[in-house]
Amino acid sequence: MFDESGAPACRTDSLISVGDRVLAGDPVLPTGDPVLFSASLCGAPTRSRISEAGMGLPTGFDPAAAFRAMVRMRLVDEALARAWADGLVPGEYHSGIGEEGIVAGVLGHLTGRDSMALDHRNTSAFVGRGTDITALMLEVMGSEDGLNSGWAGHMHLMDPGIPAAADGIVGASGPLAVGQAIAHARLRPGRVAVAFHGEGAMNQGMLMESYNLAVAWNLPVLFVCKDNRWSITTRATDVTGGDVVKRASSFGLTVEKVRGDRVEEVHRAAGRLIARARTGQGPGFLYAGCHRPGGHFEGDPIVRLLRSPLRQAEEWGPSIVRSAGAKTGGSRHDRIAAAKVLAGRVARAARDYTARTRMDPVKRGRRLLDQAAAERIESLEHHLVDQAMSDARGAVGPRPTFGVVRGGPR
Ligand SMILES: Cc1ncc(C[n+]2csc(CCOP(=O)(O)OP(=O)(O)O)c2C)c(N)n1
Ligand SMILES: [Mg+2]
Repeated sequence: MFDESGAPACRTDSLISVGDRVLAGDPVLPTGDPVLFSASLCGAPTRSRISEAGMGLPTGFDPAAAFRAMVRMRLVDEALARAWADGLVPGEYHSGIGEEGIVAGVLGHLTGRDSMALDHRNTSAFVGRGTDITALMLEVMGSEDGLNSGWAGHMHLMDPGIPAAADGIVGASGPLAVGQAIAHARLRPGRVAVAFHGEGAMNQGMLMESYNLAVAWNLPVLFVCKDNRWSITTRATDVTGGDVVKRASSFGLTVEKVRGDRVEEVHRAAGRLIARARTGQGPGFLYAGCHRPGGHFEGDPIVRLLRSPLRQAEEWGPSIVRSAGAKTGGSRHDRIAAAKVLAGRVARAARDYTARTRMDPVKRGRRLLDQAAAERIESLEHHLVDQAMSDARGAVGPRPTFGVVRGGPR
């Protein structure tokens, strides 16, 4: 991952260069900043057009590039969610739908071989940095033709060409990024590491140790907290003491707080923090609120209940009634208390989902462009992502993979 030559075998292509190829000559395209959303450096420098000499200054915000990145992230997540529903993805799939503004805003400042440490919601970051999306899709489907030969699956994706690695253990992106930052500081000053994590991860000890070490050793790292207020079905406020931004600040991290659905706001704040970290002025913490309409993972029961209460009542009703009258198990008092807790949780989820439905970063990003430009980008991205998914499905074949298939027929 940290080779000195910096030229690993590469299956990646930067988003900007993919875009240039697909959208060559398109007048709506961003032309100003060749670095925006582009960072995959494994291979021909002419293709990626990134120069390490240019690192160190935040790049300008380009609404078309930001929108294009967010649209591609959204479409890849939606395509994978459909593949999951069709039984093609082994295990769970955690989409990052609703987080695109945060990821795109931060990625706009990553260049060259700046590294990333990611959590279980990682697809958008790989997509935005230019990882080959067909290889990524195949990996999520557990295919041996995938980015990591089917060994990683969706929660442990890795792209050495960036370099970037994901980990499904909540909070693990902290120590991963700190390790990357130590390597950067010692071997390649000028590069930064970024850790993406949820607000739930901030109650994990290893993440707090990472904040501490980053400050104590003045490491070039940015911690990005994507706060959707929920950890699976646990409301953040039920398990979190104090204010997480003050908590990060108390370690000595330089902090910024933004709305994650406003990509331009994220981009500005991330630019300030990354510029500081890159020039040895200390690590940072970016807090960004977001709303994830799909819930924790595909098939999230709370979201199913909110979307179609009657259907869920029909499905769950009989077993709830049966267990309410069962002779064994908890006391009547305990059962009533449990039912109240569940009802309260669903009510809070319903309030949250209603209040925050307007927090869609892609829809908001669309309003930064004129309609024709937005439509053109959407149509080209649809074409690109549909093609990638069709190639991936074709390679996997009609059977669900449910893991790595080696040698045998598919
Ligand atoms: C150490 C650890 N504990 C528990 C889990 C199970 N788990 C997976 S995701 C998740 C919720 C994490 O919440 P948050 O950090 O807010 O991220 P979000 O899913 O909301 O993006 C939990 C508890 C885990 N993977 N690792
Ligand atoms: Mg969360």
